[in-house]
Amino acid sequence: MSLVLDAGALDRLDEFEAAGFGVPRYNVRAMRAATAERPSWVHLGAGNFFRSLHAVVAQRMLDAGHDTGVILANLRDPAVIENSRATDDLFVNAVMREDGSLEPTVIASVAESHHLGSDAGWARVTEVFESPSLQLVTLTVTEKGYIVSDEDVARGPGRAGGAIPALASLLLARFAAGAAPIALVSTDNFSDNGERLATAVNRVAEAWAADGRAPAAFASWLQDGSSATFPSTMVDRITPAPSPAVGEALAALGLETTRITERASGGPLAAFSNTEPVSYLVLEDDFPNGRPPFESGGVVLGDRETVGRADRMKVCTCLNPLHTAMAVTGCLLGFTRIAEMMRDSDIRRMVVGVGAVEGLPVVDTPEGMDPAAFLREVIEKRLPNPGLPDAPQRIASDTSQKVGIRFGETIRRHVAAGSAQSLTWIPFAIAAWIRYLLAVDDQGAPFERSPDPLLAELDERLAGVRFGEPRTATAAREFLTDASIFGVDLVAAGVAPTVIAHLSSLLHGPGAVRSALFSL
Ligand code: CS2
Repeated sequence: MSLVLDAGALDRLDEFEAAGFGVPRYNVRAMRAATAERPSWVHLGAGNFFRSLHAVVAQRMLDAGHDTGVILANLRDPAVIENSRATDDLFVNAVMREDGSLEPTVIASVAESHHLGSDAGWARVTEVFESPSLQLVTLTVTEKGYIVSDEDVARGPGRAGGAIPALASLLLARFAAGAAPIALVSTDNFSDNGERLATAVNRVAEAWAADGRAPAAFASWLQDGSSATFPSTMVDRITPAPSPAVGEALAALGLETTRITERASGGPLAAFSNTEPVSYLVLEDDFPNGRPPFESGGVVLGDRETVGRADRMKVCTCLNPLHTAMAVTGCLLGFTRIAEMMRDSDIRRMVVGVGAVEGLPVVDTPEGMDPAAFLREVIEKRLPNPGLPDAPQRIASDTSQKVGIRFGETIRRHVAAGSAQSLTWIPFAIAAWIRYLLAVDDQGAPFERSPDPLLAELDERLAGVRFGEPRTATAAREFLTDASIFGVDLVAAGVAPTVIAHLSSLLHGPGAVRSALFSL
């Protein structure tokens, strides 16, 4: 059987099913027509994470009887939407189980997809924003997507700038078209993401109102608390870039559309996403224009406090700090798989140290969730999942945007509890990041660092720290005071001496990373 994902695939879903693929249980063409007429959900940021989390939630709701899907929009690289359209916006979500088997599902919940950089795409998405039926916009634009540059603001409404000004421009169109309420939902991976999105959007709207490029009433509409809301969220599903091994496993089931292309702007594109079995989406239930029946999609709804706690539990304690510690040490030690790293006893000890020893004592406990059990699942099942092709190199991207979120809150809490000076694993992870930034691996060979918007600036600031010269670790001291990077001034917190001591051992020369980890 040869299974091809294309415009005709909807007529051959039974063939996919016969080959062991999960398939949509709803009439996809009817869903697309209903969505075109009554759009309710726009998603901005068409990456793998969207495909493995949001699109799956939408498909579950559709399977359970909901009638409209997601309108997908992407701002930067046209190749992303071209890739989606090449398979008629259908794709396979491959869940990699811990026993090595795979569970593939054809996902059809994307009703339309648009490149915001094209005239047609921008026009259609603007029309959707003008529609009173639109209830929510979700975003996955990564941590750095929330940085609004002065040039972005100065440029005024339009699609030329980053994600936030583009969103503000679309909201301006909605305001002008009758100002129906809307929920703007950040589903990026940091605490208080609703607050951060609100701050970024409001900054742009206020600046535009101040110099007459948007009505003052637009800025107040966004801020009145009931017309536009900014719910907080907790999102969780480890989603590596599409891997050739998963493509081969899908091909063995008969799928022909398994080609992976490397796009010019970085990152592979495919007609499938690969992800883990576990997923969480927790949303603050604050939708002023109504919302889809998220409960039927497996989403947990709660108040801001509950969502904030769930998010901090995951992002600041039980998952992401472990990931970042593994990412930088993994790149230094030459690993390319997270699962393999979990079989290394030194690394496993570090993971337990960061999460259980130093994280859990100050963790936030959300109602109905048990942080210790969550952490245990991460360490025992999720990170060691052998089928999940996750790489330290993926997680090491944009670390400058992540360290403050992932370690800062825990350090602040230890400061408050008087225990900051006894921290060792978190300072080690920070020292390992600085060691990573030198772009020399533990063999002493140069390696290519993952992308990060601050690489050039960091190189300059850390120019005094040199591989093979342990004493130069002290040259990082000034950098460690930067709370905009670390979420806290590490010198004032009393943590800097430990970071510098670790960095000094990591600088000894080839083999220093391994021996520092071993002797910790
Ligand atoms: C990872 C996350 O890229 C990263 O920094 O730590 O993408 C992680 O996989 C997700 O937060 C899991 O929910």
